[in-house]
Amino acid sequence: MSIKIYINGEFFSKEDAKVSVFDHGFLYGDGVFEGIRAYNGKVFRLEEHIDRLYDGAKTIMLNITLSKEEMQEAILETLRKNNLKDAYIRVVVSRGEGDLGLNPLKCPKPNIIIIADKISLYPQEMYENGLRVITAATRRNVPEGVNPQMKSLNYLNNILAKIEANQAGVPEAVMLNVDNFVAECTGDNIFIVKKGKVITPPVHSGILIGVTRNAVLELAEKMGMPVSEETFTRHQLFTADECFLTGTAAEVIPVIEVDGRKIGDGKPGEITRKLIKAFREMVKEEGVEIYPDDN
Ligand code: PXG
Repeated sequence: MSIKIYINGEFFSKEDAKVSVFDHGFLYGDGVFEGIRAYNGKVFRLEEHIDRLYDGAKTIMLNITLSKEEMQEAILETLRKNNLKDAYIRVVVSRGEGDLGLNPLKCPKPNIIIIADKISLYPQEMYENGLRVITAATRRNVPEGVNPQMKSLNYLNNILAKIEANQAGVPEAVMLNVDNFVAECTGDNIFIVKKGKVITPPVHSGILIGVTRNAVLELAEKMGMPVSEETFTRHQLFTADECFLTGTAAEVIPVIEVDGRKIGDGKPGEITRKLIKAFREMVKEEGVEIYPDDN
């Protein structure tokens, strides 16, 4: 059965789900998006994702023509239409159709698109054995430009870094900011563990405030681990005891090597493994019910 895709309040088959080539999302990367997960009939931290989407839209002066409540309902309805309990959900709000110039004033109506599909994950082997990553030469966007706090449709910097990862034959790349501090990866936040302390770059390092990052910070604190948001360098990354990445798609995944340097003893660390387990329990418990009448 073909999936049903939400476009501006209507549902279309995959073949018929199309937007105009004059959409400024296509012409200029003018828009915002979200990636969200549902686990066992519950959408994880839906409100936080919707808030981030609307915050990004506000900054780029894109008026989403649905209230947050209507957006939540549209997302749940898309999951129901596709009979999904476990899913990856992509919400895209583009500037909409305009002319060939870049002026957004020529685009009267945004396009709102919701795609919900089965998830494709990193192979299980990587959760058990960890990832090898590289540091990309391409820097994360400066906050003074397209702020990394927005999930804008302009992901070219990150795609350039991903190409560097591909060239190196590894699944992810660490991105530094223009001040040479570690920022994050192309689609994941980064954490290190040093002498028992769980450390992740602060927002001012120029990062996306990941929903998974926030959840892991909460979990680590609840589990009594010392936690800190502080800047760190590539040297500190090489010499960390443990390293892991967090993201909606990746969840929590260990890193065992950076630029050929083994992290710790080159195996997923103790604290990383505890957090992977705790996160998996957390996503089973909390979330917005897709099918509330089933209980
Ligand atoms: N940093 C960046 C730059 C991201 O794009 C994260 C961190 C993690 O944030 P969340 O809220 O998901 O914990 C992201 C999110 C994919 C994919 O298919 C992932 C993202 C964006 C687009 C695609 O892996 N990332």
